[in-house]
Amino acid sequence: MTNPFDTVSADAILDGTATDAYFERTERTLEHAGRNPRVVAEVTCDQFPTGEFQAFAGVEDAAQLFEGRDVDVDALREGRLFDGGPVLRIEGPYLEFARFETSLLGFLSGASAFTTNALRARKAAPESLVLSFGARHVHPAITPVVERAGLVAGLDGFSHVAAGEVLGREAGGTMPHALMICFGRGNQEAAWAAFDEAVGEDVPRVALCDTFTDEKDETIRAAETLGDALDSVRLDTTGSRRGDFRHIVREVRWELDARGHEDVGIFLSGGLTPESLRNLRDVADGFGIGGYVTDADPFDFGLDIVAVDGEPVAKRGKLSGTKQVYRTPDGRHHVGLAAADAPADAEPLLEPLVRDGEIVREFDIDEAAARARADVEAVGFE
Ligand code: PCP
Repeated sequence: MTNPFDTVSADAILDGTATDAYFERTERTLEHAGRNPRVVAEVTCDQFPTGEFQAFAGVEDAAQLFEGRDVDVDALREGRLFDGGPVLRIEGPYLEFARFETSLLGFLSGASAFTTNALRARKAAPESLVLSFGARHVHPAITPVVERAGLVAGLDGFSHVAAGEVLGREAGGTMPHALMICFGRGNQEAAWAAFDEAVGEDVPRVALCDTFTDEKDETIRAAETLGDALDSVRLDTTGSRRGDFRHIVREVRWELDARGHEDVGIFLSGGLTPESLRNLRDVADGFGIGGYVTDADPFDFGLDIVAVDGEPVAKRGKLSGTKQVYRTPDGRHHVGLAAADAPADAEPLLEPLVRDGEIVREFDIDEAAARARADVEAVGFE
């Protein structure tokens, strides 16, 4: 079937057609001139540490670009935090990878940015249930990138069904306002009851309680309708009605408790940020967070040649020579030349990813999440 969407195919990414035109002209020129030097090229954001750590992600997709090519690639592991210096290094004849620069940077820039913002959200409410709701803000083709970023950052789940199939995890979710509106104003009880009858036992009974009347009123009615079956209420109060959201949430908690529903949770969503999570985490049980993660600015990664035929060289503004980056025992990030002595007791972070065109690393979301968690502690992220 021809692709009816404005998306580039996996084949175009893997054969390098998904590139900027100037790389095709560069290839033609180098081939015409009979030049194909052996180079070292590094992907960096900031050259030197800035004091602000960022998360690294997208490396599994990036690795696919180099399979079967005459290159060695070293990279940080997914979920590691870095602060300046290279996150990935390629060594080989330049023409082996020139045309893959565009896709390589694209894989890393978005995924790393999503993961970093998801980590900020995780850090803002470490004890709360935090779910990823941002799939609606991105092209459907990259929803697995968003949901994976959330999982690597330690979020507790996500909403997108097809992304779940790609990642081998199940999506979660309960009801949108559309369901409530299909039953009509005044018929909220019918909507909640029908949901309870229709969906499987494994689906939590989370009643959306902000559609037609106020949150307190709809919450009391949902509790009266579903009784002990009610697990949580979701408040997605729209911005124009929100006023003092913390006060609304506390009121809802009060009314639930006053009716013996202390075990019914309160789940919040809609335009939440780490700041709002910090402000609400002691009065709510969980959060859905979308735009804060998907609005993350892509990282400004660049790929630069830093050595040609064994000699250090770099354009102005970039640092020449093959480098290594380290986590030092005091939780700092150190950038140094690979040939220089490592700082005492430091952990080198650039590790083999591809050797002679073969991917030599396994990728596991849970292990990446464990690395991110450990690094957040080690470096005092945020
Ligand atoms: C929630 C809310 C946001 C969605 C989640 C993403 O959806 O309205 O648009 O969160 P974000 O604001 O952090 O990006 P629903 O309440 O399910 O939306 P709808 O009104 O379509 O039912």
